[in-house]
Amino acid sequence: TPNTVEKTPVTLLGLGAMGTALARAWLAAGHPLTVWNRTPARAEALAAEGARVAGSAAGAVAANTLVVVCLLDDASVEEALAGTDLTGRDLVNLTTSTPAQARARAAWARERGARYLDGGIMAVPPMIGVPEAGGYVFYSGSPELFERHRETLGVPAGTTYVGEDAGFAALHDVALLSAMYGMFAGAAHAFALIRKEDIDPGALAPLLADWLVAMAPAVHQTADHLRSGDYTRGVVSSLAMQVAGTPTFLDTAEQQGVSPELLSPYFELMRRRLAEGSGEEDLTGVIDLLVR
Ligand code: FVH
Repeated sequence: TPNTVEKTPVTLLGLGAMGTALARAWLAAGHPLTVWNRTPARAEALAAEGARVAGSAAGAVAANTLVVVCLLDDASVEEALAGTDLTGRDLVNLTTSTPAQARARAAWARERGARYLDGGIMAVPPMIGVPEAGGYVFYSGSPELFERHRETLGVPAGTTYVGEDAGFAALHDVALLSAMYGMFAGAAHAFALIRKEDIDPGALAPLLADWLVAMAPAVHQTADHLRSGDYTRGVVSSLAMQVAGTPTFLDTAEQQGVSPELLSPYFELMRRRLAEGSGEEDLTGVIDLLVR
């Protein structure tokens, strides 16, 4: 009918937990979808939901210009695409990789006549196709390719383009996930401290979550310090004061029978920075100790 808007056909390689969620989002939005998975059984449910199942990766790649891969790791991308003809394809790689792998994969794709975008998914499968869940994907690589497919790529989750360097999506992805692990490490220590006490972990959890949310905006001051080079601007909790408090944390851990192994490395960096005469700063100087 005249009102029908043609949706971009998509080929998707990889039907793990994430690939399957991506596939369902594109199907639900009316995109013609061709899928392939190394283990064919994983495609059966999607076939019943309207996906066309290709018998080989080469067949799936041949079916559409836009080819999305979401596989376990970079080695599986290499293996899956080995026998395919990528000439004229728009290859979007949502597989988690290192920045170096992403850059090498971009060059590899170009040599095979494909345009390339790399993606880093900031979501877990249940957040895919659920805009209110706040999931999104970092993209980097060809800006033209991103613009061409922005609408289609925005179907499963939000899109954030971070630059022409193909490695930048992976770098942003790993940076945010690294911060997440730091947060989980701190939360693990907090739960360990109360583990043997008559304190309900379910009562600590909301306090912990609210505190982490309240502290998170501190990263804006860190960015301001790194930009200006002045690590003392607007400091309310000096490094000297914080280092003076570290025995309290270590003694409490000991009293509670908790290993300090998650906290100690960070405290050690704080002490080293203080020893350089940076007591008036906040914690930004730790970053300079980390960068080799
Ligand atoms: N799931 C998550 O929470 C995270 C969220 C953030 C992004 N990650 C990344 O997404 C990539 C895919 O993750 P996944 O959750 O889909 O992973 P699995 O469920 O383990 O599925 C892996 C798929 O990869 C296929 N595969 C593995 N090795 C090969 C290979 N050598 N050749 C071809 N395909 C391969 C596997 O196929 P099969 O085992 O079913 O035959 C699955 O389709 C990943 O980079 C996450 O870091 C997910």
